[in-house]
Amino acid sequence: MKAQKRILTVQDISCVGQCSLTVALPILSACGVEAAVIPSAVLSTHTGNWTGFTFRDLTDDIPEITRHWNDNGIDFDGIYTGYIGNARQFDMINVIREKLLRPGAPVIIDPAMADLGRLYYGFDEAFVAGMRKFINGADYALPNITEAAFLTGLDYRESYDEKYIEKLAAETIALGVKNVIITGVSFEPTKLGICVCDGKSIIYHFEDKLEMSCHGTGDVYASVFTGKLISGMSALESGKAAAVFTRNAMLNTPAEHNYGVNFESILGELTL
Ligand code: PXL
Repeated sequence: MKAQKRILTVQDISCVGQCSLTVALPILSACGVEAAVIPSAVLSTHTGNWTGFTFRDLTDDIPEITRHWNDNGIDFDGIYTGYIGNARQFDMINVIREKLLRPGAPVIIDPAMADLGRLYYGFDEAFVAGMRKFINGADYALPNITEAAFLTGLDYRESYDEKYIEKLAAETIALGVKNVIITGVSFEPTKLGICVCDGKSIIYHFEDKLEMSCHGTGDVYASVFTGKLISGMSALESGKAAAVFTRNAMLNTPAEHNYGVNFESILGELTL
């Protein structure tokens, strides 16, 4: 029997919203990976389509959780971070990176903080600066184009060419990331895909583009990528599997459903 891997994921619980932990947990489980969590915050909904949501910051719990795990010899085959509710958490998570990862365990960072040219509600330049330092040393960073532009300080562009995407990738690598996968790349109206760069080579992968855009697809993408990578797939194959699953989840989502994607009924596509 293959030994089951255990990963730690740090992101918020949006109680309703089909994003962050409510997406990561079922997807990682379907990939056959044990998922341990640190909830970075608890919100009544995500911050994208609603106003008036609640927000409970769980920053102060992180050092105590870390201490307890450390005292009990609990460690992980990888760490995957998403939406971080407070910049104070970066240093705390870095302690986990130093102390609780097994040798060779990958650090996977989805710098979930922006989309469509704008930072999400509540984030500012100081948070971006924190994320820029935090991704230093990551094995994989999974920014969308907006996030890569904020991280690198390059202009955000709606229309662009390969040169722009490759500059974003190279400048992200220059921040100390070993591999970057830029999501949401499209050079022609009918194709949408990813740019995978390890600092030496650039590989693109495209799927047919759908006439819709949905909230939470970045979280679905990063969770499938992580689940597949941790269960032994190469980075490129994990990136492709995540692109296919994310597209299928969008196809499974009716147009009137406006806060996430209906990935639940297709989770079987991920099981081994
Ligand atoms: O899907 C990213 C995400 C995660 N968590 C919260 C969010 C968002 C995006 O808006 O608001 C709370």
